[in-house]
Amino acid sequence: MSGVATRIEELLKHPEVKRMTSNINSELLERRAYNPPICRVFESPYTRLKEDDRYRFTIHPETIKRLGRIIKNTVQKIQGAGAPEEQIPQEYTKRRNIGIVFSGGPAPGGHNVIAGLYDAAKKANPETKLFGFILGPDGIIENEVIEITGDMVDQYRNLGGFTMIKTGRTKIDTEKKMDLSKKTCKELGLDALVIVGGDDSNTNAAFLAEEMYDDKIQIIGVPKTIDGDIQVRDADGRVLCAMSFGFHTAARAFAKEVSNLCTDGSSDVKYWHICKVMGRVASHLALEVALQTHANITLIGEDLAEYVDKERIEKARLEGTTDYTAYGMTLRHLSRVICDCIVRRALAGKNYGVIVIPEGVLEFINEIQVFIIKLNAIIAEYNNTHDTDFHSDFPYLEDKLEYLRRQARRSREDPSFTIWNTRDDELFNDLPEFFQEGLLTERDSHGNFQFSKVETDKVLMGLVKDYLNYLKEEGVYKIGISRGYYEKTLRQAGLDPEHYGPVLFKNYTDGQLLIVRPSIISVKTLGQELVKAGILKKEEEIPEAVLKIYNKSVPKFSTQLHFYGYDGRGSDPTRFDCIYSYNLGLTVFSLIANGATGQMAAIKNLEQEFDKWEPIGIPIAPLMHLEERKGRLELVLEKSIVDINSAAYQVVRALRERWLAAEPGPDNYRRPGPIRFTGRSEEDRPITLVLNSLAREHN
Ligand code: FBP
Repeated sequence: MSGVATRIEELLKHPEVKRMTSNINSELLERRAYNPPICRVFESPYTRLKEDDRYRFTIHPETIKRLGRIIKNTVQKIQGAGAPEEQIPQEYTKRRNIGIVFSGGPAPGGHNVIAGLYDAAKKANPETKLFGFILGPDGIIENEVIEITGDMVDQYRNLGGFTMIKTGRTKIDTEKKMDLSKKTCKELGLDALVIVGGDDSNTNAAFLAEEMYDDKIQIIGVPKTIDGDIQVRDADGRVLCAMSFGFHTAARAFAKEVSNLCTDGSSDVKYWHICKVMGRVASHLALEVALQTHANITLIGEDLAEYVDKERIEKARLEGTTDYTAYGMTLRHLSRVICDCIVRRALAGKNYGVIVIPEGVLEFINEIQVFIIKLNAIIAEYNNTHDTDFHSDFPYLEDKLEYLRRQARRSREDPSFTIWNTRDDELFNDLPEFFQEGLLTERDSHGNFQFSKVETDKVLMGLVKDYLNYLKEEGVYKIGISRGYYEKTLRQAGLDPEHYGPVLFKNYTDGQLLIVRPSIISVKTLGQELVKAGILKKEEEIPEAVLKIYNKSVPKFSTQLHFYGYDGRGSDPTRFDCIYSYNLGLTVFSLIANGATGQMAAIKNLEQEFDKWEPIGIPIAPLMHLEERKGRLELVLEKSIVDINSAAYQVVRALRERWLAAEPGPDNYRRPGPIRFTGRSEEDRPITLVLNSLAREHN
């Protein structure tokens, strides 16, 4: 034993073993050493802001009331300034204290925002200090902060995650939290605070900017989220920010995994791989994954919401009524649409495939959305009227269901209480337990429903399995058998294929892929058909070769469920995200150094070649609208969902049938490969962006 230990000790000292077991590998070194290219304006000695008055916004009156100090902000173009010998304005180079915080889920590129900001700030004045708030907005509220040094920045350049200062989801949404945040900023003597976050966090940035306006503490937001749902257009539809950073990397990371499953699935031809991909509400990630992989089926939530059941509308019209349930897709109907695709592939001999389901798909299923809204209101009402919290008071599902039952009783006694009636309660009780738990799951600190906690794929696949079983019994779900294989198998057994073919198959005369007759749904019915045709005597056994063919035609629906979310979110950024986020960091500093507040740093023309990228500041306040949160209307930044008229969506729609490949022959999968970071084959921007911009050019 001690001999073995000594040998291991010796082995651990070996330089090659040390090198191979070190945390520092060549990929890491290469990433850290990479210098992202910078937009031309940042090569100048300093930058200036120039108001770009071409853009208009439709402003909600509530915003004017609540964000009066920053509502007049306009789009600012960042311009290079200064000749090499020119004196840079003092205001630009003054010593500053800048704070930065990550808010919400991690997104690849966050460290480069810090790096860009750090490099620009130190270049303007080496005495400037950058502070990182730990664990998200809680770090601001509780004054948990570290000074970010050059060594720390170098350690994380071009690396994924928010590891350096971590993140959190707390919202600064009460007077007390606002006061504490202000206190922290003043104690640290901050000139500016940078909030790197999604829609809710940039909403926070606007309110902080308003609150700290008179204290001259500038607040700048940065559009971050893998969901890709921060996209800014003006009232005329002109794109100011096409995509948040982190989206490209997450989409590419998911696409690589999904593509691997396309390869695996089409090799062992026995599984349907069900891939749920993140995106709390919008289906942007699923859309990009579809374009990257050409998976057989990709659901796009926004498309389902638009569904109209024409047959039901017509039926109602003839009856002189209106069927409101005909608008929007139901879960049951969706499961049938999926089954139809599965059956068609099986008939083409392909009882396998890959389905991509966006995490937030339920948001677009009318009946489920109604439950989510009702339950949000019930939970919010409970929390607003009690000192305690709904989830602590009712920790178990049974307690929660009992509370809902009480609400249904309340609706019977008090007609003015309409939020939860007996019908709602009955429908809810029909759902499987795990789904009920999912719908009752705790809302996040912003009052959002947490789709990642619901097993959407399991719910949907449960319905798909049930319906496929029905279709199997109806003789509709079958696997097509190649004619050549059938003939060979029977001949090898000394049987005449021509003799059995017309009895076994419904398309024997002209089918390339033979489909067993719908009436044959078991060995028993197979025997009966053969007897009826006079090929078999009642007491005779079915020939083994015929049985073999029949068994091959019987589909098993075997699924493997996968969830892609946290893994892609933690991935090291693509080259696109490295460059984009680093330039966002540089943009942030330009906005700060030129006195901006209540602005969001952005890069225009992301969809074009790098030399066309334009750093800008977007005013956050005009982007706000009213939305229901925690049971009341709140002013928040509007989320962008997939536009079903966009070129990217329309391309996916047009190629849907080709990617389903419900015909004999090869599938049409695309191999996006892994995120390579360097190298010629590294893709330079999201496909969605390119398609949408090409279409704009075309118009
Ligand atoms: P952000 O909007 O904060 O960037 O987070 C997006 C996201 O990754 C969603 O795709 C996902 O639904 C959610 O976060 C998961 O949240 P959590 O990390 O709290 O499980």
